Amino acid sequence: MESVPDHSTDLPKCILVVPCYNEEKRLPTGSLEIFRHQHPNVKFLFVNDGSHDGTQSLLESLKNTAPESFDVVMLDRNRGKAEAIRCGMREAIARKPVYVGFWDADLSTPLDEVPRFLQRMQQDSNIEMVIGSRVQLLGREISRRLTRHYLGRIFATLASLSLGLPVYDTQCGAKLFRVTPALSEVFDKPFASRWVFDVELLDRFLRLPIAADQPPRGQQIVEVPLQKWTDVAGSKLGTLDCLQAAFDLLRLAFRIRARPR
Ligand SMILES: Nc1nc2c(ncn2[C@@H]2O[C@H](COP(=O)(O)OP(=O)(O)O)[C@@H](O)[C@H]2O)c(=O)[nH]1
Ligand SMILES: [Mg+2]
Repeated sequence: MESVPDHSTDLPKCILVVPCYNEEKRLPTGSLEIFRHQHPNVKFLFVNDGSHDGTQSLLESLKNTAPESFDVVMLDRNRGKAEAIRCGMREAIARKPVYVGFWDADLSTPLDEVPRFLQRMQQDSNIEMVIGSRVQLLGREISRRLTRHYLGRIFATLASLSLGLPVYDTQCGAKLFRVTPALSEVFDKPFASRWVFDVELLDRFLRLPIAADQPPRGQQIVEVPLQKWTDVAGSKLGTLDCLQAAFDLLRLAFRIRARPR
C-alpha cells in the first residue's frame, strides 16, 4: 500500500500574515489549500484591509474549511499595506510561534519559497530575518515588467545607500522573522509611509539593541534569491504611488542621515 507522507512536523511553527485589499480575484486559494495540507505547521493570518469586494466572504470560507490553518483579522477601513501588515504582525507575534512573516496575497512569490526561507533560518541561529530577493539569474524565473524592474533597481539602490546596508531588494513582499522579544519593537509604532515601510522596517531592525554574543544587526539578515517570482496582473501600485514612494524614500533618507551617529 502506498504510504501517505507525514508533514506534520516537517517545518517549525510559523505564522504568515497576508495583507488583503480587494483580493477576491487575485488570492490563489487552491495553492493555499495544497500548501496547508503539506505544511500544517505554517498558519496564515489574513488581514482584510477594508475590502469592498467579496474578499471577506472568500477569507471566511477559507477559514471555515481549515480553521487550524487559516485565520482572518478584519480592519474597519482601508489603512494601506503597511498598517495592515503591522496589525497582522502584532497579532501573529502575540500568538508566540517560532517564526512570523508576511507574504503578498497574489503569491507573486510562490509558497514553495516558504520552506526554503525557514530552512535558511534554521541553519543558523544568528539569522533573525530572511527576505526574498528578485535577482534574475540563469535558471531562475523572475518575470517583471521592464519599467518596474528598472524603477525598482533605482529605488532599491537608493534604499540601500540610505540604510548603509548592501541589500539588493528591499521591496519584495516575502519576508520572514525569528520571533524574539526585540522583534515587537519593529512593529510597535505605525510606519510613516504606505509604500516605503519595508525600508523603514529594515531601518528599525538595524537599530535594535544587540546582546554581547550577537553579531551586528546587519549580519542577522539574509537575502534569499527567489527561484521564481511572477508579476501578477492587477497591481495596485499606480504612477502616483510610485511618485509618492520616491518622495517618501527621500524623506526617510534625510531622517536617517540627520540622526546623530
Ligand atoms: N492590506 C493591503 N494590502 C495591500 C494593499 N495594496 C497592496 N497590498 C498587498 O500588497 C501585495 C502587492 O501589491 P500589488 O498591488 O500586487 O503590487 P505589486 O506586486 O508591487 O505590483 C498584494 O498582493 C497585497 O497583499 C492595500 O491597500 N492594503
Ligand atoms: Mg503583485
